[in-house]
Order: sequence, then C-alpha cells, then structure tokens
Amino acid sequence: MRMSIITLVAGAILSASFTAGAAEPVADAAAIVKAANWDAMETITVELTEHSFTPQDLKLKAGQPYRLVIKNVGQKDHYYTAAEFFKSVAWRKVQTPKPHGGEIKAPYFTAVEAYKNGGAVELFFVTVNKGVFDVICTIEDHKDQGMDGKIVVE
Ligand SMILES: [Cu+2]
Repeated sequence: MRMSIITLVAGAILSASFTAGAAEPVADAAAIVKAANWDAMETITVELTEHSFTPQDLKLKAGQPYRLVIKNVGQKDHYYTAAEFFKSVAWRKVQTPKPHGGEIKAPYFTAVEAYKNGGAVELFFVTVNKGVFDVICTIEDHKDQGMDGKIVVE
C-alpha cells in the first residue's frame, strides 16, 4: 500500500516535469535512421544573413529523411538555434561540407552556428515528433531584428 502511494507521487512528479520542461530526445533514433530510405532524402537550404532566415519558416513532413543546410551568406556570425526541434528528430549526423571539414554524431544538441561569409553546416535527420518549434539566432538583438522563425512538422 505504502509502495503504491510512493509510486503514484513519483509518477505525478515525473509527468509534471515532462509537461513543464523540455521534451525527451527521440527514443530508438538509431533504428529510425537505419530504417529510413535515404535515397528519398529531401534537401532544404536555409540562408542566414543580417537579419533573417530564408526561408523564415519551414514546413516538414513527419517520418521523412532530410538534409538541412544552414548557410551563412551574411557578414556576421549567426546561430540557428532550435533546441526543441533538435530534440524531436532522429539524428543521423551533422557535417561541414565535403571535401574539407568533418562530421559529428550525437543523440541531440541545442544550437548550430554558421560562420560569416559562407560558413555552412549540414544537418541529416529523420523528422519524428509533430509540432511547431521555434528557431532563433541567439546573438545580441538578432532575434528582434528578424531572425525568428518556426519549424512546423506535420
Ligand atoms: Cu544572428
């Protein structure tokens, strides 16, 4: 009896923290990435400059493999920060463009920075969770200047 009360309380605390806080990273991400048809991958390029994302908003399909290229064509460094979105997809890898650079594999991360004058980062993932996610540049006042968008996964 005492045990079940403790379990109930623990469950309530857990569910409260899930609603209030960030979503958990996608479970089974490795299996989702492995099962995906990468020949059907769609490439989308977002250009960053002073002070905008082009396109500003993205509309993505759940369950689709993507290569999202974040390219800074401006003259300042910029971020493409979408922490909740980055937790809601199954990550294959992040890379800087070939033939130079390299790649990173990780369960998830919070922000991407592309350096001024042509810096680019390529994100390879499969969309999993549906929702509307914020994306901003976190440098100084760039968000208020217009570097503020949405990523919609349907
Ligand atoms: Cu910026």
